[in-house]
Amino acid sequence: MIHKRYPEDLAILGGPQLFDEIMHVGRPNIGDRERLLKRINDVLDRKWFTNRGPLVQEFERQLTEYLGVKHCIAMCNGTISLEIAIRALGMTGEVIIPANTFIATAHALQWQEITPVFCDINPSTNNIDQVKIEELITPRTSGIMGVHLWGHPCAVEEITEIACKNNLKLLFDAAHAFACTHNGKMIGNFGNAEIFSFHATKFINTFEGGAVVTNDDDLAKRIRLMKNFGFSGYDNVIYVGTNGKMSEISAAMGLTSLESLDEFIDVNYRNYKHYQSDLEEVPGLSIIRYDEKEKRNYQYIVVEVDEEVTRLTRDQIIQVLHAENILARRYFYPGCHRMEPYRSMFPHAGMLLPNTDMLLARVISFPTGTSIQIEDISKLCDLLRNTIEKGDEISERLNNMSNIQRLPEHVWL
Ligand code: T4K
Repeated sequence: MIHKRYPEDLAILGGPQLFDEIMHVGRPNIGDRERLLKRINDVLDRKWFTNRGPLVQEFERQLTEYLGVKHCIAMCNGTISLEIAIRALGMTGEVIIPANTFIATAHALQWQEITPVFCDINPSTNNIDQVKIEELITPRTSGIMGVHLWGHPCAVEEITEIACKNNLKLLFDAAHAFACTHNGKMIGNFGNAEIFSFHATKFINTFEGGAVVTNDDDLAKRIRLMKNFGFSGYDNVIYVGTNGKMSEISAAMGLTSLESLDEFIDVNYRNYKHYQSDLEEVPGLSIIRYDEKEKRNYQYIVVEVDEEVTRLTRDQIIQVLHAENILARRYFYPGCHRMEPYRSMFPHAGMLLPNTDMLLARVISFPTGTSIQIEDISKLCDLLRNTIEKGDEISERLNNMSNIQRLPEHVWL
């Protein structure tokens, strides 16, 4: 193993790169390639490519069974799943959401001219702070959308109670939380509906894809119609609909992915435990822990940086990693409230979101999944340990470099 003992050994300061190839966050899991190709061949032979073909139906059936939910409507991606669920629920006006989420959560509302109202997070869970939701409710509020960030469930019961008390619709963005439980019950069974993403970077993927799941029969019926242009049988349209359909090729990948679900979780768990034990010896870095009493997919390895201890900023650490070919990410910096159009709409949002801003300035997401080997994790953690040991010196040298490739800066308001 290459030990980067001295600052000069770092690639950013002229040393050789630790990895020859880029280590990505979100490298897709593939599963059994032969079975996937067989399924794709069958699709070609059947000449039934989309419009609720047999593989999509089978994928939906398997998801309902696995999740113990009444209805699953497979979609072309997670964002359209959100948009259709929002519309089918009749959300209007304002909807309360957290700001430390992928931009799709906010955009799915704004796309339909519904204003996302950002609520701060609870720093002990990093999810929407249920205690702060009620003070954001106005006569225009029609719903709440919680996000099970990085696969950690929201305070489901408390939020459900607030939604019921105030007659609000409740949707959960469960894009990260497929195969996770809350109090032993599968995510997918909460609120009026929940949505999943099966994007290539998710641990179960359909290339692009998503799904809405619900136990509400009427809602499921509306969603099915809406994702198919509003067609209720041949030549009869009864709603404004769109095209949210999942293709057969995507379902082929989804079914193949599901067959390897346990293996993917095992690999993610192994990686998580390895990061956890290796990072224990690195001062100033702490991994965000999963509740191991519940089912988790362990898909996001998120580490908080205490800059007082590391003596390097979070962004300097990322610069060091990028130079070594480790494409760690700042998910979900700078937060939806600091991106357009929300930044212009709510120029003072930051004042209401101190916990959100604090978290977003501290976190780094690390690569995991089936493409990552244990030795890669050891090398990465060894690099972090040696870098942080000389934090002061490295920080000073980086600050003095004029030709350094800086991370895209965010204009803080
Ligand atoms: N709600 C939440 C909370 C979400 O996190 C998301 C999506 C959604 C809703 C919407 O669901 P979708 O409409 O996307 O189904 C990525 C994903 O594109 C996005 O799906 C995901 N969340 C988000 C957390 O991450 P980016 O902008 O970081 O993607 P990108 O292209 O930079 O990919 C990440 C890394 O993965 C790269 O380093 C390269 C690697 N990669 C990516 C792809 C696509 C591969 O190795 N192979 C690939 O095929 O958003």
